[in-house]
Amino acid sequence: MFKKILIANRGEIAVRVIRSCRELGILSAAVYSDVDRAGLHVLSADEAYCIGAAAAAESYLNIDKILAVAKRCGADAIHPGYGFLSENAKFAQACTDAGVKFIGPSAASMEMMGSKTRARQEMEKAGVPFVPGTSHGLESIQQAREVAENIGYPVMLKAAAGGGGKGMRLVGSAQALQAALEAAQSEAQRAFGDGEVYLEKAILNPRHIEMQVLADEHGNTVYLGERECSIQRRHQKVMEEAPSPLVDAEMRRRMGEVAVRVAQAAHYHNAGTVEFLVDPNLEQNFYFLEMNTRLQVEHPVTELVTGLDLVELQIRIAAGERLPFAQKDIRIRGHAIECRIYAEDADNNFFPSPGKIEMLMTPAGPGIRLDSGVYAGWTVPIDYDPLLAKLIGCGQDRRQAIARLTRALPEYFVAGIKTNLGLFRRILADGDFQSGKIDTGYLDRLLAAKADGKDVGDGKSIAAIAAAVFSVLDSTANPAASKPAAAESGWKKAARTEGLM
Ligand code: MV4
Repeated sequence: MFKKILIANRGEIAVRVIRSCRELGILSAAVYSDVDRAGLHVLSADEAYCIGAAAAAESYLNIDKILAVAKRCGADAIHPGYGFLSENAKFAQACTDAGVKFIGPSAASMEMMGSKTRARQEMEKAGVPFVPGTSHGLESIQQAREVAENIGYPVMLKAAAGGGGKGMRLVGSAQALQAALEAAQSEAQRAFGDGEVYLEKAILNPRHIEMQVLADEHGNTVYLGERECSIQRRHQKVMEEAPSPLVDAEMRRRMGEVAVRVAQAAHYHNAGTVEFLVDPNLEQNFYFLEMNTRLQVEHPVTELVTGLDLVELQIRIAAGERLPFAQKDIRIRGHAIECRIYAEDADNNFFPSPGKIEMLMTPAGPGIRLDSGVYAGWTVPIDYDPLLAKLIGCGQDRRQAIARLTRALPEYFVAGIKTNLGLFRRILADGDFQSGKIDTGYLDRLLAAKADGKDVGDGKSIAAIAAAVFSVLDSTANPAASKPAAAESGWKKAARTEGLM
């Protein structure tokens, strides 16, 4: 087993990885940028090293600096978290070349899934159902016209290097095709340095369901059930749940077996997620969309319904261990729903709202899990994704998970910055959500509907919050000033103190 893992990330996911390291008796080394010197991940890790300026390119995306720290502190593995370098094949290869184990799939698997056209070619060979369309970059407008005519409008233009909706264009008719193709190509060129664009049949208002897979380095691959991820806005997920209210045991098995085929076709190892689009008109029809070659933000809902620790399993797999169970041992039990708490202003088009957290009260109690990356007194920097924490409710069934989240949300109070907490009260109280009538257009429809005022707190709870704020404002000591008591080597200590200056 590894002795020390460097976590090449920040915020809640770095804290999450540190927790599993500690349970496994593995030392954790954090890295941080100038603005993160007092971040929760720095305070939580056994060691912490500054890697540069706030701009991600200078710090969390800087392969050379991260590998230099890994070497210097003697880390034998690196966990990339999500975002940043997590799906960067060059980084995975650089780790291998430096003799540090990358906790994730091989660079080759990441490369295959990084190109959407390449992935479609491989999935075609493996007999995986994917959305009708081309699996090669479009070479001319004539070719685009032919393909679109064959599959029928509306069609979707997508960037081969894309993902997450960038470079994507919905085209309703032949007349609109040329302008859309040119726009998609130049957007893809600007965003990815690669103008390759291909065509798919457009599925309108699909549901977005993903399947968690886990594969060891000895050829064993299992699926851990699906997550319903349709509640999103501008390709940013807001709420996820497991299992999906739409998927029954039979569909789960079919989707799971396809996901395992996808992973095997990519010679995949470690944790991965296979994304599917589900056609609202043919609900038993699902299509392969893409594979995410990392641990995902929403992994806790799968952990709660399977009873597994996905980060622990990632680490064990990277250390060469075999999966400790087979497909038949995996049971989905109960229901879990995650709310992504962002520092953003719901009244100002969900614009990021960084700043100092003046006060923080957090929910707990039966069936509540909070994966947070912040604390009272911490200043949320503007430089990164504004995710503060993930509030996850679970229970024996969906009704109980909803009831627990509805109970927990008013226990959550953040002062100093704006958050999207109010949005979740509204979703949880919504009839369509409660009956599972959700698709990728759900949240836009909800936000377009006139606010009914129910999400405004009553006078009594506002008064209680105000009293609590005043009672603690004086005692908010600077948590960054408290240092670990354990003996540290000179340079480790220097690295941490330097950051606090
Ligand atoms: C689609 C689609 C409809 N038809 N492809 C958006 C992100 C990118 N990874 C894939 N996306 C979509 N691809 C076809 N052929 C609709 C979407 C889509 C979507 C997908 C998943 C989750 C949310 C979404 C929101 C809007 C559009």
